[in-house]
Amino acid sequence: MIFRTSALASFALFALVSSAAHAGTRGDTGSPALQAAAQAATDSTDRFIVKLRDPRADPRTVVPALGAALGEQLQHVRAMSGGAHVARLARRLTHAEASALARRLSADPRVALVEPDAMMHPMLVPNDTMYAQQWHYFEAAGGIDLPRAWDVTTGSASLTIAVIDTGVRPHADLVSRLVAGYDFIGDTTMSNDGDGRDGDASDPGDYGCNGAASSWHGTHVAGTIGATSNNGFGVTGINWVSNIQPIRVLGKCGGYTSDIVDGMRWAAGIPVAGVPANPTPAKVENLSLGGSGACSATFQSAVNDVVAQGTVVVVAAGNSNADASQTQPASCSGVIAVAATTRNGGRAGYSNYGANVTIAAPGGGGSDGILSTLNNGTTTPGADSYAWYQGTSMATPHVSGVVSLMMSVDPTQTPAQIVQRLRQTARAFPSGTGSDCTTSLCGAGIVDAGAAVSGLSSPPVSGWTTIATEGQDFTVSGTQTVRYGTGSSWITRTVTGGGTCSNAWFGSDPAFGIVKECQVAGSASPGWTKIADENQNFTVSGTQTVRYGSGSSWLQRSVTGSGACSNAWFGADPLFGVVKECDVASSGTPTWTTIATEGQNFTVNGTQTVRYGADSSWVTRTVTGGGTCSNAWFGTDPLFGTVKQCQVSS
Ligand SMILES: [Ca+2]
Ligand SMILES: [Ca+2]
Ligand SMILES: [Ca+2]
Repeated sequence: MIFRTSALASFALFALVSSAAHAGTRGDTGSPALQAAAQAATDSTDRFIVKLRDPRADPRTVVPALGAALGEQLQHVRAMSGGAHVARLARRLTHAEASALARRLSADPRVALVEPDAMMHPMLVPNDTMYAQQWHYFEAAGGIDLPRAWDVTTGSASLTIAVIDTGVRPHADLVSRLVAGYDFIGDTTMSNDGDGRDGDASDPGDYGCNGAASSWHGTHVAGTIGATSNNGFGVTGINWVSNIQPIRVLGKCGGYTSDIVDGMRWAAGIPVAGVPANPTPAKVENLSLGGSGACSATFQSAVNDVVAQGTVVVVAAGNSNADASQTQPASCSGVIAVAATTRNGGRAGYSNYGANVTIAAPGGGGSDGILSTLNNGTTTPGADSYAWYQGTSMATPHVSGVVSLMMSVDPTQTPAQIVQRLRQTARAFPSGTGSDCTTSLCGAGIVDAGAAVSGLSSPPVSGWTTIATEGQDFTVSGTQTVRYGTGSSWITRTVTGGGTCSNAWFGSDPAFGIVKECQVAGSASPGWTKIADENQNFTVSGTQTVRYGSGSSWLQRSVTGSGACSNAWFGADPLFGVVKECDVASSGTPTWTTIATEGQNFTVNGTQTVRYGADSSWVTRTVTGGGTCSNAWFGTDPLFGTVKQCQVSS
């Protein structure tokens, strides 16, 4: 009983909610003006693109003469593609000034065209109004280099990140990112929702522990991982696309290890007695929690099971300004334990440290916290709000978010490979901060999203599908790799929209005198291996994709452990009146590209596999030419009450 009480009290969330740190605000206090100023500063140019009327004229003399006629020093830099030249002015101009000078230069009869050589920027800087205050994402000293990562990926729709925490509020700047989770709190004196375990992981508030107000901790953590982003208001999250699954384990005064490890296993797709199967198992688990002690056998066993599923476990190092070896689960082997750094890149005064720490991330310190989604209720839920929190709890979701971006690019990475890559790409700790981190205190460095994601490549696609023969035009959905040739001689080109299957369009003849064809990469259906006849049970090792049906009509489901090859188990009849079978995907999990949303028509090149549904519930059909993204066309509703999509494998 004493152990139970002390364990309960110690497994707390790792956020500091001091009055200084909890500079909570409501509504929009963002600074669009600041963003605009920053944009204007980088939008200036000292270059122009100049095209002369007389192609025989010497630009090295004409370009300076054009400038001199207007009292400007203009130098020829180089010839460029398209017959134009790059010219440099002796001073920098704003975009408006440069446009005005270009118009004056264009009036010269020697000139065919003059335009500012305008600066382009990555377009994936989000428009959320409070983004400018989220220093922890982009500042050089203490940030995590996120904009560079966003140029590579903003997340994969087929990935899920579990937030094992206090549950979440359906905040307007978060709710669209959530998939169903579970409430694992069994003790009704702690649950604050009037009952034990249940399927609703929303946070009713963790108020009441020695008079404490509700923290809405899980909502803050989830918002850092993936607040609704680039939606024109509020904050930005690290991952803009993947699913966030709330797993509620912390209530009034904290949570029990037993509930936490059940939640960890369930999140990873491992069955938990008395709880329905997780329809969307997570590849990343965020645990912004911990308590006293070296790693218990209970925690280590759960970590081992979860990691064996291929799921990455990211945990807070703790806020005791002590060695993390005496904090769990940070001290468990196989986890990524995260220390906290401040806005200048130094060690946060509260952060735990030592050999158990894997890596560091911004957790805030002093007057600079981490800005994310919150609720303003002191006990039960109130209105949506935003607030700055500090702690290793806030550092941890930065790492989980980056891991989810890495997994989005290459989902075949193992947890061990993720850890190795995170450490190798981490940014060296700055010195002179007044409280410097070192690799013996704070892990390998500060997590660097840009470096972690930029070096990754998607797993190779196998298989080519013919989409045109020589002389024909072809179209592709979005951007795809197309090869032109025959036998073992091919030219490969990245194609957006479409092209022509010809020597002229591909710029060369890969096989002279032979009729060639065009093929698109990766459109081949994955290989399937039969594992059961209708009404038989089946087992799979770990989690695998299983399809149920016959011919060209299939239901697809992610299965952990075992299942039954039946209408009842798959929830629908993909082909009424026909004997069906179950197949397991034999060549890895295909990735899918959206080509239509519900109600739209779509076209495919030749014959391709199209799936229709959402989340983990899909109907698969072999389609020639095209079809309609609707229940009627696919013959069933794979997910009632949800807007569905049509996707092709790629
Ligand atoms: Ca409950
Ligand atoms: Ca509940
Ligand atoms: Ca937002």
